[in-house]
Amino acid sequence: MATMADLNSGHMPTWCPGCGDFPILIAIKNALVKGGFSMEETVVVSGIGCSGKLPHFLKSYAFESIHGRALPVASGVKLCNDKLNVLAVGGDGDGYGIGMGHFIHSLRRNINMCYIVHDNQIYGLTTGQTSPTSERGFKTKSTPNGALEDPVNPLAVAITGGATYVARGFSGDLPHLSEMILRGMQHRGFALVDVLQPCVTFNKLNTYEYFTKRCYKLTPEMHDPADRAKAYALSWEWGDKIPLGVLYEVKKETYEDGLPQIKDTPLCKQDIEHIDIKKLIDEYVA
Ligand SMILES: Cc1ncc(C[n+]2csc(CCOP(=O)(O)OP(=O)(O)O)c2C)c(N)n1
Ligand code: SF4
Ligand SMILES: [Mg+2]
Repeated sequence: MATMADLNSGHMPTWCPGCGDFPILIAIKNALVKGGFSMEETVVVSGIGCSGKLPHFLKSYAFESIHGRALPVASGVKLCNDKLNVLAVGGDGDGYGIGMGHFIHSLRRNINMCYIVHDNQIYGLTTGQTSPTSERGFKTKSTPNGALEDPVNPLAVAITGGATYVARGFSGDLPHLSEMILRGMQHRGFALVDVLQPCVTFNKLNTYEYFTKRCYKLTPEMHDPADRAKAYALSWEWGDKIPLGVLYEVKKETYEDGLPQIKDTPLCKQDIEHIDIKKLIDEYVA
């Protein structure tokens, strides 16, 4: 079991002062410690972006992949050793733009992992272009007259696409964000935690103040996360009121459950020295 001190990689974060990525890093650490996860069994896979740098600052096994590819790499890690606690992290551009195809298929596969998206509604690392979650009319250097498209709604996509845990957190509420991430890690199946993450340098619209004014927390009295129709309706609530919390959660067989080959022993621990593939070669090559 890790302590907070065990989780420091020794590298100081390079994010801008005040960036909403800092609370996400702390929330992940809180969740790992509170959930009693061992760092030997935790792997964090990221894409490319300011968000993609998170594994540099956390002492776990890690893989900084390429832009939009955190999920396929994380899926490979999980299928190779399904005993690992696998986290994927990345930005809104990474996951909901170039990586959207992987996102959709990860949802329906229901591989047991937790995907945390730093949703700052902008491309941060490349210095402030419109992203798939930027609001219509949002002016950036790539849309000087305002974005012409409606934004992707990641929570609605996740609920309709087959995710079995769909939650929203906010970088301005660390205890709640830590809880959303811990529940996502403990969930058996594909868990999405979309985090409203202010980019203090390039997004002057979706600020801490903007979200603090609008966000409210779902309570068990307000919403039963097993109610899919209500979860879907809530995923569209945006504007004056923005819900935070677990919108949707259901139990379902995971992808790994359907693989008898790894039922007893993870793939990476299986003996590959003594497999007789001659019969297979004869069948296909002869
Ligand atoms: C294949 C590919 N296309 C484009 C880029 C350039 N690029 C790097 S990060 C990025 C977008 C970053 O935005 P986001 O994913 O939202 O992450 P953030 O920096 O906001 O955390 C882009 C377009 C790249 N590295 N690789
Ligand atoms: S550019 Fe934005 S997202 Fe990137 S580190 Fe700075 S504040 Fe954070
Ligand atoms: Mg972004």
